[in-house]
This record gives sequence, C-alpha cells and structure tokens, in this order.
Amino acid sequence: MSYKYSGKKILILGIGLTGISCINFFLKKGITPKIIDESKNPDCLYKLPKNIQYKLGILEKKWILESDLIIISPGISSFKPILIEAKILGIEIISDIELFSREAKAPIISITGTNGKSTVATMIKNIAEQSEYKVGLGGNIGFPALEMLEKKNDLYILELSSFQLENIISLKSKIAVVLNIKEDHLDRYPKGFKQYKKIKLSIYNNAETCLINLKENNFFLKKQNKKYITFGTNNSDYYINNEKSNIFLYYKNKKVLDVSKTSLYGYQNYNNALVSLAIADVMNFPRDKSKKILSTFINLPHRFQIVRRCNNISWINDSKSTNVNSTQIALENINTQGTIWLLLGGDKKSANFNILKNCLEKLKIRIYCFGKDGMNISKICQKKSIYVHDLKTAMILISKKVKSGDVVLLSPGCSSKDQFNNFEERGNLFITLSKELS
Ligand code: UMA
Repeated sequence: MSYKYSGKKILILGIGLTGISCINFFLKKGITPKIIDESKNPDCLYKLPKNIQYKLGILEKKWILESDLIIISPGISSFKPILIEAKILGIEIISDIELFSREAKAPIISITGTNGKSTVATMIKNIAEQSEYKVGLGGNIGFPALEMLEKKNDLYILELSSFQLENIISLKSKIAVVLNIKEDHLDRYPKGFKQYKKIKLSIYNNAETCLINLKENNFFLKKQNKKYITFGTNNSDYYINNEKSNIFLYYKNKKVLDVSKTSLYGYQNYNNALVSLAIADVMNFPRDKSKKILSTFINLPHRFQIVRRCNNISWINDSKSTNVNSTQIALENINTQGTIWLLLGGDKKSANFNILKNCLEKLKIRIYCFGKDGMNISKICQKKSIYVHDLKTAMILISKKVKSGDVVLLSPGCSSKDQFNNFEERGNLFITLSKELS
C-alpha cells in the first residue's frame, strides 16, 4: 500500500534526532512540514533545514488542531491533553517508526524489552553481516529509523522502546521479540505497569514469527494463535543449561554453544546470546557464523563494561542501567569476596526501589546515592548507604576507601537526565574518574 502525504498539513513534534529525520523524510518527498518543540532551545535546532516553520516553548494548540497528520517524537508523551483532544477530533498521530514501516522494502526484525535490546540488536547485526547481508540497525539504539531508508538494505533491525511502540499501526515484522518486561517508565504511563506491558507486547501485532520469553509472558500464548518460538525455561525451544562448570545454549535438547568458554560475561548476556541464536536460526543464517559472532562478542560500551583493573580493584561502568531491574541484574553478576561500592541514583522515574532491599541487605556492599532521587533511594538500605550530591563527589569518597578485591560499580538504576545529557556522558565521566582516582 502506498501512502499519500501531499496536500496534507503535516506537523512534527520534537526537534531532536527523530524530528530532524522526519523533516528530511518529508522534504525528500517534496513536502514541507512544520515542527514544534516545548523547549525554548532544543539541542538539534541547528540541524533544522532553512525555510521550515517552527515554534518553540509550547505545543501550539492552533498548529496541532489544524493538522491532518502529526508525527510525535518518542520523548513526548501521547497522553498530553492536547494530543488526546487531537486524536478525538480524528487527527492522525503516528511515530517515525510507523512512517518507516510504511516505506521499508526489506524484512524487519523488531526487538523490545526493558533490558538487553541494544545488545541483542547488535549481536544480530553482526551475525547478519557475517552472513553477507546488508543490514540497517536503527530506532532506540540512537540512529533514527527513517535514516536507514537512505541506503539499500537486505534486512532491517529495529530496537524499539515502549515510547516508540505507542504510535505504530502497520509494522509487520518478520520476527518480533519482547526480551523481558520489568517496571520502567512508570512516570510516563497513567495506568502504570499494565499499560507499559500492553504497549511492549503490541510488538507482536502482525508479526510473522513471535519469539516468546516463556518465563515472563506466556499469558500471551493463550490469547493468540500464531507461529511462535520460545525461550527462557527448560521446556522452551531455546534454553540455557548449567552443567558442572560449563554453561550451554541449547536448541531442542541439542547443545549449540558453551558460553562459559566465550568472552560473554554474565547470565543476562547468555540470555541475549540465546535470543540472538534463535533469531539467526529463523533467518537461516549459517550456525557457524552465529557461533563465531556470539563467541567473540564483547559487551557494548556502558553495559557492564569493566573499564579499569588496578591494584586488584575492578571498576565497572554499567551507566546504561536506567531502571532498577538492570541494577539488580548487575549485582547478581558480580562475584567477589571484597566489598561492592555501588553508585546508585539519578531520576528514578517513579520506580519502586524496594525490590533491591533484600539483595542489598545480603551483600557486602556500600551504597553511594546521588542525584535527584538519591536521598530517597538511600533510605532503602539506610545502614549501608550515604547520600552525596553528585557522581564525582561519590567517586572521590570511594577512591579513598577501596581495597584489593573490591569492585566499584556504576549501575545507577535511574535516568541520567537530572544531571547529565545522557547515559553515555554519565558513563564517560565514570571512566575518566576511575582512571584518575585509581
Ligand atoms: N520534547 C518536548 N516535549 C516533551 C519531551 C520532549 O518538546 O514533553 C522535545 C525536547 O525538548 C527535545 C525533543 O523533544 O528537543 C527530543 O525528542 P526525543 O526525546 O524523542 O529525543 P530524540 O533525540 O528524538 O531521540 C529519540 C529517543 N529518545 C527518547 O525516547 C527519549 C532516543 O532514545 C532514540 O535513540 C532516538 O529517538 C532515535 O530513534 C534514547 C532514550 O533515552 C536513547 N530512550 C529511552 C530509553 O532507552 O530508556 C526510551
């Protein structure tokens, strides 16, 4: 089906990476949209081509209500009253991913989940490229989906956040997967976790093959009658089995890969490798290529990345931990007799940090809480926690106390936006300071 945009009044919301990619998409079609941003000084304003009408500071009601089509950036909530009003009036509101889905001419693999999305998306990209596919990788990973259309590809891989999934209608994925669903972004969803979960699961709508985590979302199977493949439990198609000191990835009772002999680190990454193997098999990529890539895969930057080892002290940068569940996973992955010095804090996005209480009480750990919600988070395990204003102050204090055998872990469990531009900036500060202070 080909979509016609000419003659329509098109409005884009958000002058960020997404908004700019939407502007360029329409300009190539000879259509000039308008754009709005609620900030008075949006970061990407300088990228806005000339002759585009824009408004800054507020969501201009007149522009919104006179539009035929609105493309909303993922950072902007679709639950704002003016946007609900626009929808009721019949104005079409979609995401950049919807625009992308309408144009893409190659198969799409769609990946969502609270944690692990970027790692799985990158593993698949590497396997596909080893198998001589031309691959586009975009979405939440930091590269706007529409920009992938600029090159001819044999395959698209989309990393999708719940924000991006909110306004999609025609995405027809060859394979779709929800890796896991844990509490996150509760400040965004008026109806809480249930709503977040429902939006995540919508990735399966129209998918040709659904890859399902039996441990987490088996209720889905009861409702739908589709082609599906399972992972996550010992009776799944794909599963992980510990045998003495070895850990194997299995497909239907057959060992495929001994992950304990690879450069993969931590159970979470074994699971990411398992899902990638399943996707690669559905795509018919040669097994030897999958095994080669998975065996040599090194963690992505800011994801449980050991950035320094000095005097038998390990400094681990897990700045991509932007929700409490990922902090829990990081703590489960640490095996040390020494003390863990945990850096925790930022904007917790209304999450309930009490789920960490038991784990923190059992561990030999000191917790340095910082940022907007640091004070509040420090109350969860008061005896072992202190509150400081920022990450740098915390690291200076920690550096004076760490001993051989200890681990310093930045796994903040929060969004970085209260004190940094993004999680990369937070992780880079940790890397710099860990080198200066150790
Ligand atoms: N803005 C408003 N009103 C609002 C919120 C934002 O006007 O209520 C404006 C801001 O002033 C800003 C613009 O919107 O100028 C930014 O839009 P955006 O937040 O959607 O950011 P983009 O630069 O377009 O980046 C987005 C994703 N950002 C978010 O989902 C918040 C990027 O994911 C993604 O990589 C990029 O599109 C390309 O697809 C980042 C992210 O933080 C990594 N994702 C969240 C996460 O991983 O937890 C979901």
